[in-house]
Amino acid sequence: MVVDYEKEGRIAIITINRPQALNALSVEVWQEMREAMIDFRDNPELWVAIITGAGDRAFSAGADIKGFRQSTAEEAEKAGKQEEEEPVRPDTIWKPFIAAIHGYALGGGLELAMECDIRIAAENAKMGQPEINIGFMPGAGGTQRLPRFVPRAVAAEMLLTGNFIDAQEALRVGLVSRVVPRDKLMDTAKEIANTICGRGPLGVRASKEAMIEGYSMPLKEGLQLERKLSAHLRTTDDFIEGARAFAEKRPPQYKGK
Ligand code: CO8
Repeated sequence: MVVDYEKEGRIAIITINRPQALNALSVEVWQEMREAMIDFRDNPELWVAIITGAGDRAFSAGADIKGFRQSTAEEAEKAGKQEEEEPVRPDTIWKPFIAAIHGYALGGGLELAMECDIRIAAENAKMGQPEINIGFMPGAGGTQRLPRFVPRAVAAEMLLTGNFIDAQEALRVGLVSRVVPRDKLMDTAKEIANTICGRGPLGVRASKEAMIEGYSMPLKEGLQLERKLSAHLRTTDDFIEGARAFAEKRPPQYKGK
């Protein structure tokens, strides 16, 4: 197994476990991560996922360069098809994902972290898109997400030089929302996850959907989508429970219905 998949109450923890290769993303890693994400997506008891990397040196150093070989056009097409037919990624599942980044998050590793909703970093984190160093370019969203997440000049420098930024710089430019000591990383990620688990799960998921889908829509359409999703939430039991708990001054008991 190259991906560990654990469940702690309502939290799923997905750990890339190839520390000897700085958690490089091999075909096996993608396959096992896909299976874990499908289980997380379809299990009504699980509400938030945390993705991290085993060991102390890396979240993930990106695609497994040593496993690269030239593919035929048919192979490349086949590989793309599975994802096209049933995309299973942190930003196609409406439950929240938290990336707990330590050490290197590079190339496909940073792209994976950018697909997560919340990114927190340990003080030793280093992030970059070094594909350019090996005559390549980002292929899983780096050229599109990075310039949307950080100032364009910062993104351009990272994409065109392959240089890394450290945790403090990532915090300064808004690529991560918190920097914590390495030994507090998972506790902090779980604390954020537990906070989210205390909120109405349907509201959380609809907020994520509106945020992600709305991002590539004109404002008018985004607002329509928000109206549609919030109108639907008003028909749910959790909406009534949230308001009732507030009036009765007690913690809400959400059921996700
Ligand atoms: N793939 C495979 N093995 C890796 C990778 C990787 N990405 N990164 C590190 N390793 C291995 C090393 O080969 C080494 O193995 P060994 O001990 O057997 O020699 C081990 O991990 C430890 O690494 P280093 O000895 O290199 O450690 P250093 O501290 O000297 O350096 C670095 C750390 C700077 C992180 C260095 O390892 C490095 O530059 N790694 C490559 C980072 C990189 O370029 N990542 C981007 C890859 S490309 C990508 O992610 C986008 C692909 C998009 C695909 C789209 C397809 C359609």
